[in-house]
Parts: sequence; structure tokens; C-alpha cells
Amino acid sequence: MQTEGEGVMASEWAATAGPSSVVATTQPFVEVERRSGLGYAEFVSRYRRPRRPVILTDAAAAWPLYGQASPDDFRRRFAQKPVRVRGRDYRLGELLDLLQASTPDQPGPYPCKFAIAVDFPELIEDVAPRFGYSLPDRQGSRLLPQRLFHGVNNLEIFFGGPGGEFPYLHYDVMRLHAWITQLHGDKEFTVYAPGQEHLLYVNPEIPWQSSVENHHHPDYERYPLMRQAVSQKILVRAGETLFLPCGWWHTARSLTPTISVAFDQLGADNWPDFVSDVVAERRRLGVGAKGELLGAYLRAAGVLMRVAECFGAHRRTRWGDR
Ligand SMILES: O=C(O)CCC(=O)C(=O)O
Ligand SMILES: [Fe+2]
Repeated sequence: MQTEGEGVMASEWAATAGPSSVVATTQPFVEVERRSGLGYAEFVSRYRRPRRPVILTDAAAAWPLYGQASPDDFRRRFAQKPVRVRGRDYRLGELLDLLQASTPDQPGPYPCKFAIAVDFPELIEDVAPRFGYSLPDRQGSRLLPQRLFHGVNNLEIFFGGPGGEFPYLHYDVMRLHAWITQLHGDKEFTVYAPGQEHLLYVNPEIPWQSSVENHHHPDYERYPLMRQAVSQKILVRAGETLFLPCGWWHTARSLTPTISVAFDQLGADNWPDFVSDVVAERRRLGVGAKGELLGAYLRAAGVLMRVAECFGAHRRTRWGDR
């Protein structure tokens, strides 16, 4: 189905119910399923290995913040907390007021995102343990130069209001797997399967981002190939966690006041993708020879990490532990 002005939509509200009631599609990729009580082995074989997104309804159920994260809860705990969004200073209570008054016509600021470890250290224990589906994670490995993650926040909290739209279409940098838990409200993700880069006007300077402005409503005169791109809308509701495998292009918008927690995962399965993006970035920056060396080191380190993982490495469930 292709509608003027909307590109190709695999389905509307692809995952509003369980696997049996997803909307049928004629598109080439499979619908996003909504699962609960999923076993780890099935998660790996059915979703992570084939790189198929899934919504887990109970992945974060053990977090103390689960079910306790409304704007009112945050106002009670943090109303006076100073926060900075897009160069402007607010108190969190004031920001939450703006977001609750936000409408699609007059949206409040978005994204209001904060590194939990830096801006909300009080919350670290409230979003733990890290759920097992998202492990192992190599990002904290001692074999991995941590400067590679400079500027990448690995555990973020987002506040949004109706009409708040994420500003660019992207995949998560360095091809990390993305995990996004919706603690409050409804957020709509628009996702594009990997392999459609030739239709998405990839920004040559920032190859994990599309250069299509206003991508929620693209200008198809200017970006005609976008019409052929197959997208899918996924509604993620309070309590649910979206797994977006590496390389899936996505963007999001809040339909109601929302609070979400997002983090990334780097495992053996997306290691080759990670290494090639890291090397390609060095090449793009004109330091290709250094990039090749780094790539060789990372490939070797990956072998060691794989062995270590057989003995339980990279399975820490506390944030910040290495
Ligand atoms: O929740 C959102 O607005 C999208 C977040 C996202 O994709 C990201 O931070 O990488
Ligand atoms: Fe993302």
C-alpha cells in the first residue's frame, strides 16, 4: 500500500495486540510482535539473531520505577530539579507542566533527554536490574577503548508531550541494538528495516542519520525516493519495552505525556557491524590507516570477549558495573 504523502506503510499500529492479532501486511518484513514471559533462548533465536524488532510487555517489570513513573510521581520527587533542554534552563516541574500542556499544534520541547548517571543519579537503582534479554553487553568491557563511546549516553531518560517529535531519522550510532522502555504514556515509533539506505537520503557526514528534514512529514518532491521506503508504525505503551536491532532506522513521537528509558547493547552478534562502522568513521575522518589498525584490534578483542562470555562475562545487571 502506498499513499500519497505517506510513503509505504507496512501497517498502521502494527503491534497493538498479541502476535495473533497483529494487522496483516503485504510488505516483505514481518510484523512486530508483542510478547510477555518470553524465554531468553527464544528471544535470541526468534528476534535478536534474525534482527527482528519485538515489544516485550514485561522486560522492565522488576524495576522499582515500573508503574511508579507518572509526571506526578516525578513532580513529587524532582519538581525543583534544574534541567537544561536545548539550551534553555527549567525546573523539572516546569518542564513537566509544559509537556502536559503540549499539543500536536503547539508541541512542548522535545526531546527532553538526560543521562541518568549524570543528571538523575538518584534513579540509577530505580531502573535496575538491567534485564537479561539485553545481555551480554560489551560496552563496558575493559578490552574496549572507552573513548569510542565519547558523547554516547548509554542510559537515558526521556520526557515528552503530545506532538513532541524526535528530530531525525536514524539508527543508533555504531550499530548498537536499541532498547526503549516506555514507563509512562504512549509513544509511536516509525521504523524502517535496514537495507533501505538508498531510499533514506543518508547524511554523508553523519551516516547513521537521514538528511530528510521534517521526516515525520517528508517533502516527497525533494526526497522522491522516500516514497518507496517501507516503514512501519509501532505503538509502544506504558510498561512496554521495544527492542530495535542494530541498523533499524527509526524515529519517534509522543502521543501523550511520556516518560521513557533508553539504552543500547553491544554483543557478539552486532560486533562485526560495530567494528565496520567504527572503521568506516575513521576512514571518513581521513584517518583510515588508524581505523584499520583499530579494526584489527577490535576483531581480535571480539574473539577474546566471546571466550570470556562463555564464562559469564558482560552480564552485569547493575548500571556502571564493569
Ligand atoms: O524515544 C525517542 O524519542 C527516540 C529515542 C531514540 O531513538 C534515541 O535516542 O536514539
Ligand atoms: Fe535511536
